[in-house]
Amino acid sequence: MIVMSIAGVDPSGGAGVFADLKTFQAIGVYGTGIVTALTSQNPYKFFSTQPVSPEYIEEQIDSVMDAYEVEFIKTGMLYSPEIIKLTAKKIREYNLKAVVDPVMVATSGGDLTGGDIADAFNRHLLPNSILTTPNVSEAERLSGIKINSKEDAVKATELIDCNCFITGGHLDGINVINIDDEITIKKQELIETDNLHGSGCNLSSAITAYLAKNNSLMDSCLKAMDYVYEGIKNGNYGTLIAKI
Ligand code: PXL
Repeated sequence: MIVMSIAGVDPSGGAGVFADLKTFQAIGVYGTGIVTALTSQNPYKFFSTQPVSPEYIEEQIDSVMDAYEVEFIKTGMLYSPEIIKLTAKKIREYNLKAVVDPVMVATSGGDLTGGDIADAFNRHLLPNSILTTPNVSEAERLSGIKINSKEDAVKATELIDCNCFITGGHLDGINVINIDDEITIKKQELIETDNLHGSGCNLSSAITAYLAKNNSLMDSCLKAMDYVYEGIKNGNYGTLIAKI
């Protein structure tokens, strides 16, 4: 049960690869971490990004795959169309099952991309992946429609070329899951907090960990929702995470 995160580094530890590794550990799978970019940030303020070259990202992935059997991975901050294309290539090469968190903007508002990457996600990565977990604004960019209601979110999942879990933090806690064209709606109570940093990272890495522990895709989504929710309630991540 070895899983992999391909994502950026948040030195404050609430998001990105470091957070993913903590979640993998908490759920009981061994995590490996491929770094796509360094960032300087904390939960409230974003300073800057230093991307890693696609060649060096490829070498990291090959190094891990040379030693370990990995079936399930998650992707987070991929930064550029080039890194998205490389990730899609490696997923095909190693026959990986990928949960894609289509990260574009940090919760603090920092831009985590080197340009408009929604098109690259749609073209190269989502058709090859087993699930994507956009929040409402990411789902708007992937689907090309505005999302103001549950019905809009359902429509967006139908337009996105992948099984899709639109997180409900910005839609009154209404999570919309479309797996194999079946829609499941799960409403969660919102918890008030000043720190939502890393919630999407923790959700997608928890789904990946539960998949590696032989849960179905639907069960993995539901268990991961509970995992993140409990984290918020118990303050496991500092003041953390209400809106995923
Ligand atoms: O949650 C989005 C995200 C992903 N990856 C990194 C981040 C953030 C949000 O801040 O810093 C590295």
